[in-house]
Amino acid sequence: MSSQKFTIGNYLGARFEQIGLKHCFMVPGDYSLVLLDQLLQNKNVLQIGCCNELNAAYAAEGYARANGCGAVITTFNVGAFSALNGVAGAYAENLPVIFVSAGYNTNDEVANHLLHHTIGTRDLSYQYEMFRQVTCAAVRILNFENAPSLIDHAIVTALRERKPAYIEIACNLAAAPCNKPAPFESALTEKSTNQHALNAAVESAAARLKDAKKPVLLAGSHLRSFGAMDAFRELAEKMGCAVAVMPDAKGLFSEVHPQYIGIYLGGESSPYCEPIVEWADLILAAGPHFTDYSTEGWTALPAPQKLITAQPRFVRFSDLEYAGIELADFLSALAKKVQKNDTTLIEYRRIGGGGGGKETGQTPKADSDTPLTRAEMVRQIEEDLDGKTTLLVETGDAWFNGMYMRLPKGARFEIEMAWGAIGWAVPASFGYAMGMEPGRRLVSIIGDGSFQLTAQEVSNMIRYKTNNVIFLVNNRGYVIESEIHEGPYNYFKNWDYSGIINVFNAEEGTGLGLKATTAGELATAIKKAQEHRSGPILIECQIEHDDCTFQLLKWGNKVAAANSRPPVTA
Ligand code: TPU
Repeated sequence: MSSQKFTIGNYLGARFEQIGLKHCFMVPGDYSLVLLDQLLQNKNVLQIGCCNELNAAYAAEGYARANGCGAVITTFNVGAFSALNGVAGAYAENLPVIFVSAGYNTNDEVANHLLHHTIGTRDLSYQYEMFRQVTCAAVRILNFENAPSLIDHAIVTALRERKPAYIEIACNLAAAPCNKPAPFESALTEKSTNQHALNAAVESAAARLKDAKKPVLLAGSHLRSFGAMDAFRELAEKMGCAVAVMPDAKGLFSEVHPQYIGIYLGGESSPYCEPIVEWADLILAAGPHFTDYSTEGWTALPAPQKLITAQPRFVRFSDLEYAGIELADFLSALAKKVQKNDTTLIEYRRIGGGGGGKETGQTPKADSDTPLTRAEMVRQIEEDLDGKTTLLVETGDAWFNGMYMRLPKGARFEIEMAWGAIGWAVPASFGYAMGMEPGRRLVSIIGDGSFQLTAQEVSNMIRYKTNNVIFLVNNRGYVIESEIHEGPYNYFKNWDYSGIINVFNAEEGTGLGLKATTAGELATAIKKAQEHRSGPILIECQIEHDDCTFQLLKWGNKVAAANSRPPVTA
């Protein structure tokens, strides 16, 4: 395309391709149609229509998990507002999702016109103001001249900060002429570590680790977002100590690594993990996201005196802090300075640990005709995982069902524990499947209540023939809520979940819906799922309402206690 022919819309399309997008998710609207036409001119970035904008945003979020970044395009206000929840979720989860909204015709604001899809005021900036709160960069293209620099600013900031960005493009500017995109690579490879701060932080950390008798490492979710997984492994192997992993960082340190001691979640940690983390006299937490959920109602928050926290932009000790340091730079520089100390790993093995975070003597296999239980369901799903599987778990007991499964080498894990919105998993699973590399398989565990929020997106799994496997846990209610605080509001209308697949199949679809009420039916369904290659499979697993993990019961109690703390009076 010659420089004269570039428009703002296809400038954006070129940037999409340069940042590695092969797909973008959207729902059209009259304000966005010209923009979508312009984007269509780039044949290397396919537009994937979703059932609604919330789903499109979650699909882009899931795509970013698999592919590194994602994009979603909506119409003004009515579309964008539905997407807001998913964009905020991407912010919480540190995922660069480029959110693009069409905007009103620039002539209308000056003409003082009232417009459709607005709240009926003449101020048309409120959508931008709202999205500014949930993005790391927000720009409005209201003039064609500054479009390239504004678009680039938003995209580069999103990729650097691992957060979503907002780009609003006036509907009468999408096809306006625009400069040709300049090369992009240099803007993306910029590093920001301050060498002096890095040296000082590494020196302090190495000295404290040398003095410590019982150090452990704790892996957090920012390790992946900020590309620090390899540096963390390098440091772990140099130290030789026990390595625990936070629930939302599961899979970021291999579960078959000899130093892995399991998930650290206070009293609900993997076997033998909690005593070791609590016995340690120094915890180096790399990229942790400590919330009430991930610390079990603040009961598993390490004491500041024995904590070194390495975050994406700073390193914090109990008494000082260094800023301007990239997480991966810090971890790999520290790896070159530390001495081996395997005391915590030896102790872990001494007290009985060693199963890679699992108890020995797992659930025995159930007889074929016994009614399906949660434990048997987990046993069978775990057996179905291989090194090419990603396991994705929805908010609810699915978290705990997935958290304690052992991931084979190469398997991955996805959880949305910071934002924790039910309804995330179906569209995120669709987006993940669109973005993942060929040969990978996505297995999702989703509760019945969560499924009801965004179930329609299964129809796009059918449309695009993604081989998603969904274990739909039908336990007749919002069990996680029941365990935190019981009430009549935790129950809702049952659906025929496996039957719904045929509704979505309509004339030509080849999705498969199966139902398992016994151990044998589940085994047969899993076998069929392994052989089905022409679309998604949903296996409805029917279990008793109260058949939940003991970890959910205990975690629920502690979160409820944290929620109900009375106000502190001065
Ligand atoms: O395993 P189980 O039964 O807990 O899973 P299910 O059936 O999916 O129920 C999830 C219940 C739940 C709710 C209602 N978990 N969190 N919530 C609160 C909530 C409400 N709305 C959104 C968007 N996100 C939430 N987390």
